[in-house]
Amino acid sequence: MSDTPRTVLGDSPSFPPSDAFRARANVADPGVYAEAAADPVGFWEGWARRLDWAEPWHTALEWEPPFAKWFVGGRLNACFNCVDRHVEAGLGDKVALIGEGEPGDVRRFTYAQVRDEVSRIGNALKALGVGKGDRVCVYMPMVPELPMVMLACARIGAAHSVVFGGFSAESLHERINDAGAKVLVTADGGWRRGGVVELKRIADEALALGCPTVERVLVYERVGSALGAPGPQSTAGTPEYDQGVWVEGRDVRWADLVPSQSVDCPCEPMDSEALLFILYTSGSTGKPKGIVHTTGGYLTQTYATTQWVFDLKPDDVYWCTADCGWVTGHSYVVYGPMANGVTQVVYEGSPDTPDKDRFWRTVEKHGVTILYTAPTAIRTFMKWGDEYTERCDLSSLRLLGSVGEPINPEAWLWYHRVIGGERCPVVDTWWQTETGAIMVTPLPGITATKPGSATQPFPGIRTAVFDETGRDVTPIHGAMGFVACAAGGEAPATGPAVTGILAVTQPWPSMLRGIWGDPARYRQVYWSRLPGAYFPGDGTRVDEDGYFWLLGRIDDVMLVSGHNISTMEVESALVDHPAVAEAAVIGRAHEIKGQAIAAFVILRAGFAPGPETEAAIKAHVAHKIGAIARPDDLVVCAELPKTRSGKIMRRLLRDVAEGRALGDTTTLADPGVVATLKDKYESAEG
Ligand code: 6R9
Repeated sequence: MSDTPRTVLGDSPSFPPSDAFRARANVADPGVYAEAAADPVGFWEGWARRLDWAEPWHTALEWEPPFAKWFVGGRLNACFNCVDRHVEAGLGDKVALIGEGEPGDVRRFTYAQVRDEVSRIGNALKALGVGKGDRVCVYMPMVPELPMVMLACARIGAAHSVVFGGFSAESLHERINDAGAKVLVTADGGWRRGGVVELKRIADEALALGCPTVERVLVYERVGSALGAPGPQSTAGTPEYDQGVWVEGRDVRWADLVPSQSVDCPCEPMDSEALLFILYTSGSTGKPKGIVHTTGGYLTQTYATTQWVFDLKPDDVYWCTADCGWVTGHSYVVYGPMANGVTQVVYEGSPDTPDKDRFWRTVEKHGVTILYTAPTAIRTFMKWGDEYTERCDLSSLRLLGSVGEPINPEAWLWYHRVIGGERCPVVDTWWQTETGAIMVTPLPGITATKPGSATQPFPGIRTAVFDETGRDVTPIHGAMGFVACAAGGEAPATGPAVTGILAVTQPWPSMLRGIWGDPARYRQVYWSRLPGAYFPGDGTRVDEDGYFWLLGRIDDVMLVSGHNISTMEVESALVDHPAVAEAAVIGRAHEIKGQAIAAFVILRAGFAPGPETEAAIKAHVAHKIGAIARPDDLVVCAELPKTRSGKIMRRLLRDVAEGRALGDTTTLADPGVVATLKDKYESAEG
């Protein structure tokens, strides 16, 4: 991949931390990188010691590739560390969760209240037969009870498997059975775009497909309860919705079971390597993989990264917009932030209900200081225009984060300028369900950021770039150069820029411990591609300063007339054109070139489709990257096929462009989108 043309990535200036930010930062000494590199296991032990252990570990790391055990012999409880220890430290009255419902209802829970409620839920789960080691499937809307159910599982030593509340009955069915869940916790419904997602009805459908391990179903009443009823921000009344069919003996109402439970529910001391949760990741092809995470190492790394990457302070109001159905909601709503005793917003609904300013109204209303969201959301806000941000007071914000896909410099700069008022550092964090916690990221008090680059591995993490033959071609490691330079240190080390495959070359505490029930697949998917290193499946460029520029999935690299071109680079050039709001690029089979570039674009408000606009956009890409990257096809569309976490399903776009029948669309947020696209593409062709 070394012949990738010079791209729009890296053209923009860099942003060193301001003196004011650095002066107050949780970590400002670039020396932490060298210290951690010299003794990574010791570095992580230092963090683990800041958690509360029922019993200390005797061995920090046992590494029998590809199987790692961290803090062996230690015992701890994740819920205790996220809740009880803050209450015991006198922070019982501190607000933990601010539940902002889509209809406008707000419910606050202090740490003491969370402890009591989580204890009641824990006792309720026990009453339903859940014990240590059992799996509980959770299919709920993003209300405060969702994180509390997760913590209740951790409290009693059960494992949760959260399935995103937007998934279909088939997806839920498959995940329940793979995990062998004993109990399903769901809700009557959740609010989304002013309507109701009928969770109980869908759960019933899933169970009707056959889930032999499920004994009981606990149903939280969200939409039907007074609290969940439409509030001041909603215009409509509660719509009619289907609550499914009540099955006596199987189904239990939350209100009939949870409130009457005792608040006395001891935290089970768990082995450091005890199963904490399973989370399914679909990837773009194949059967979903149940990613396994355990307790001590996972909690250590989520705790550490939250504290340093988000620079969390006791008085911050933090808001990670991810749903707990995704790993981001596990690591950066529940475990990392709560282990740090944070006050955070948990928002139930969509960003455009009742209006497109909902996020900014929410920031203003709760005085949010730290916002962590995804590039797909940021680009959507850009497309909507600045009027929605301008009418809200965003001055409480002091730090912005991005996660989920590569953020193109254009969106980064917009986020920094419009949302951050040019005063907030932007942390672009690269990681995966499998890595459990942030791996490549700026540290906001140290790193000079470059828009579009996730910059450096977190201290104690070692990443590298490998070539196609599995050779480590990393030009400079650690790359303190740029960092130290920004801090006024020695002249930075530099090396030649290279493009290749991202690798993680030493074990890390929150790494996945396997794929549930399939150790062979674990080896094959992650540990067979690169010699001695973990293979995340992403491409990366490493620039002259040793900064990592994540390029998306390896399978998203096109081979056009013998040149490797990353779909992400072309997308980045497309959205750099003023008319383009969002873009998705794929390579379609081409007789002569091998692959031809097909681009699907959404125009910004105020721009009309037409041959002139399209020619100008294509020319812009050629100008930015080179003629080789000029798209052959350009289709203007209203919507792109995305998974519900915002990842573009390129496989489906390839099906469209190559005229095939559409593959599996069950994980799409809106399955109608591809059918429309297919018609559009085919009429453009014909
Ligand atoms: C946390 C999460 C993982 C994949 C990952 C990569 C992409 C995530 C990114 C990023 C570039 C970033 N990704 N963050 N790419 N820059 N900052 O998203 O987990 O849903 O498992 O997805 O997302 O391709 O491999 P998950």
